This record gives sequence, C-alpha cells and structure tokens, in this order.
Amino acid sequence: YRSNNSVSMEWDSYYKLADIYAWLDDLVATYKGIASIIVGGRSHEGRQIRGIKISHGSGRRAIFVEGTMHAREWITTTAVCYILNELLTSNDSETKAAAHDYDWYIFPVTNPDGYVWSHEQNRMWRKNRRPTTGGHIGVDLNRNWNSNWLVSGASTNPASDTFAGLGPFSEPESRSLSAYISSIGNKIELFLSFHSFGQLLLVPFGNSTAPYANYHDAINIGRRAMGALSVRYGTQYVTGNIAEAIYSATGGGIDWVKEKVGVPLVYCYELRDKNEHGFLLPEDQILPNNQEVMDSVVEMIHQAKRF
Ligand code: ING
Ligand code: ZN
Repeated sequence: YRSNNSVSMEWDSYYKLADIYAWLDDLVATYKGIASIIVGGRSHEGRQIRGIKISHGSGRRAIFVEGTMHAREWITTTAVCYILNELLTSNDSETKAAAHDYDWYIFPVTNPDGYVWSHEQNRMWRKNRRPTTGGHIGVDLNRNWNSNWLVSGASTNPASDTFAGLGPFSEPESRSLSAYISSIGNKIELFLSFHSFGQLLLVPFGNSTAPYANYHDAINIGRRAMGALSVRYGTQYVTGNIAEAIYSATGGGIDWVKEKVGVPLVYCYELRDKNEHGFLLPEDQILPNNQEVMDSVVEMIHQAKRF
C-alpha cells in the first residue's frame, strides 16, 4: 500500500498505535465507498477501538476480525492489518472474491491503551490499563467476557496477568466491543480472533472439550485452513479446542461470541512462533507470518462454504 501524501504500511516493522490509526484513516480516504471507519468503543484512557468495515454492497453476511486484545502480542496487530490491506488491494481472484462476498469488520487493536503502554513503558504488558483494586492496574480482557466468567484459568488476584476483573464486562474495552459485536449479531458467519504465540488454531470452549453442534465441522475447516497455511513456508499449526490444545481458560472473547451471539464459526489464532522468540517475534518474520495467515483465511472461507 503506497500512494502520495499517505501513510505507508510496510511489513518489515511493528507500528505504533498513532501510525496504525492514521493508516486506517488514510485507507478509508483512498477506498471511499468501500471502506469506512468503525468504532468498536472506547478504552479506559479514552482511545477509540478504531477499525474498518469493508463492504461492496448490502445484504451480505459478515466476517469479524480482531487483534491485540493483549498488548504485547504485536504480531497479531500487523497480521490483522495485513488481512485488511490484502482485502482492499490484492489482485488475487480468491482474495478479491472474499472481499466482495462478505462485509468485513476489522479491528487491529482492541486494547489500545495496553498497546501504547507496551510501546512506551513495558514491552511485556498484557492487560488493559484501568486501575483496579489494591493499587493494581489492568484486567485481562480475554478473561473479562460474560461467558463462564471466572470459572477456570482466570485469576481473582488483581496483580495477576490473568486477572478476570471485578465482574463480567467490568472493562470498557470488552463491554463496548461486545456491544458492537451484538449490534451486528447473526449477520456474522465467521469470527477470527488473533493472539500469540504457539502456532495453534483454537475453537471454543475454554472449559469444556464436549463437542457442540458443528464442532467437528469447525475442526475440519480449521485443519484444512492450517494445511493451506503450511504450504508457503512449512509452518505447522495444531487445530483444537481451547481447553485441550492450550489450557483451560474461561471468560474469553471467542467463547462469548460462540455462546451468546451464536456465530457458527469462531476461531482464535495463536500466531508464530513456538516460544523461540515468543512475544518478541523478529521483524523479519512479519511478512511471512502475515502471508501464510492470509493464505489460511482465504482457504477457511473456501472450506466453510463446503460444510
Ligand atoms: N492466549 C489466549 C489467552 O487468552 C485463549 C488463549 C484463547 C484463551 C481464547 C481463551 C479463549 O490466554 C494468549 N496467548 O493470550
Ligand atoms: Zn493473547
């Protein structure tokens, strides 16, 4: 993406929030009539959860994409930006079809305060930045959603990185984003959440391995998408249920989207790598990571139509 007088996003470095938001504004100016700014709410410190809706017409089903609910997971920010960029600029026929056939709701940074903090003060910050009890700061936004809140893999200790908050949706980021998701509701056919790291593709739920109605279809679609992901660079992902494939954890965004909104296909990517660099994924892996993820998203949509 390059044009005169505009912010350019390269895929060889991590960007600060202000640059990402300026880039979003710029895309909307360039792709008028197709892309529009959407605001999924506000953070504790008053920042927008700013995203872009891509729509080539009315009456379409929706795909929802969100990243950076955890501040330090910088690879997720750029991966979501890359998906957005490809949908607007690619000449690949399958990518273009994906862009045309769905309304896309894309939020690269759902925890903007935390993301800024991770750039300016503490690279390993995970939570949001709202002061809570005992002089501690921050709630784990991926434990704060109203789905089996505080049932397992979440903490009541405000000093913990997995502190679930004082109640479900106690935090402005999860509360406002969930309201925004509800407003789109049953138009959403596919929901993609991006975290790092571990090279996993997770499906709900975080405290149960019991298969729900379309569980096996979701796993099959996911496995085929991860097959497509592996083609370009050989990167291997494991597909599975949250509790089984990673650990038991409730109050997560994707569980709420599956349980309360009833979205048929809901996935959480755990992007590169497998703990060699962890959250500090080197910048020369940004482009290959993003390319292989985009390959998998296109294949996932293709597969989803067959089930
Ligand atoms: N992993 C996720 C976490 O919040 C997860 C895993 C996904 C849990 C979906 C619950 C629901 O712990 C990372 N790396 O943050
Ligand atoms: Zn995470």
